Amino acid sequence: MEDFFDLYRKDRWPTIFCPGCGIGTVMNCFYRAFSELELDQDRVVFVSGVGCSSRIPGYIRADSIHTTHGRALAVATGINLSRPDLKVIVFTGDGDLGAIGGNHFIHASRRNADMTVFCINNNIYGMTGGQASTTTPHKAYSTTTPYGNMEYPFDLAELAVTAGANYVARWTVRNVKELIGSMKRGLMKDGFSFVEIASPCPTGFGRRNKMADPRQMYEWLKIKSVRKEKSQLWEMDPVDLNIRGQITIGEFVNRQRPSLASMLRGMKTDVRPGR
Ligand SMILES: Cc1ncc(C[n+]2csc(CCOP(=O)(O)OP(=O)(O)O)c2C)c(N)n1
Ligand code: SF4
Repeated sequence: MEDFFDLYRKDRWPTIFCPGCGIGTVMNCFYRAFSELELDQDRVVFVSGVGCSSRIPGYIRADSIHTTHGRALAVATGINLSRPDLKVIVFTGDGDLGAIGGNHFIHASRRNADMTVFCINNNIYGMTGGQASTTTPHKAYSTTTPYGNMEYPFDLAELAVTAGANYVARWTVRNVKELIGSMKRGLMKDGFSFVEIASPCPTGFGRRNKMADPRQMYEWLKIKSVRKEKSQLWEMDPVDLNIRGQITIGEFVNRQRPSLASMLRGMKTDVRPGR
């Protein structure tokens, strides 16, 4: 890549993102990670579902496919298996990945499908006007939880660890240095790498939860986030953890289980069972 700005599709500016939205920060951290690794724009393919977070590939000068809502990982797995020479990078949201695409998420993690997934978790369906998602905190308000959310949220990073992903980390948009580092490690990892980014949606989430000013949302992320080393995550009752609305940040796993593509490469395709 000639220079950092080569990656931006300036012809598409301004972006659709609202003032104070965290998606722009994620996008900039990604540009930084990608260019510092000196990756080749012509050897990657970007995949996304539907949502504000899923719009990121539209602002990157490289090949991309904007799939249907929730199906990004299914399409990404197909691309990986048919073109293992390409690096597959997915941008998704908590709704796209954790709700309608939840099953694909579990199984792509379990299979260690070769791809890097960046999930922007803004605790809400931003694009469609602020409905509750699988990561909306307990008691939080949304258009579909006007009396407060009675459900408890999913922990997406923990789910990926448990399902078997090779690399899992979570940061907030405040932790830009750590985020860029994790993005780089994720991009260089074989198998399924997952980076969750807690990010503000002042329009869909903040306005209904007394944080209409984006600065209040950044302060909220600061108060809620606890480094993994200090969180005693594993000793805590998950219900207790969810009530506190804690965002545990850090790198949770970095291991080397065989990836889906490497397992298929090693398979003896000429020997069929029963022959
Ligand atoms: C099959 C289908 N169902 C519902 C929708 C409507 N829809 C579009 S985006 C979206 C939610 C996106 O939320 P999330 O993935 O969290 O992204 P955000 O906009 O918050 O970044 C929904 C429900 C759709 N496009 N397709
Ligand atoms: S609705 Fe929320 S997630 Fe979508 S652009 Fe606006 S602030 Fe960002």
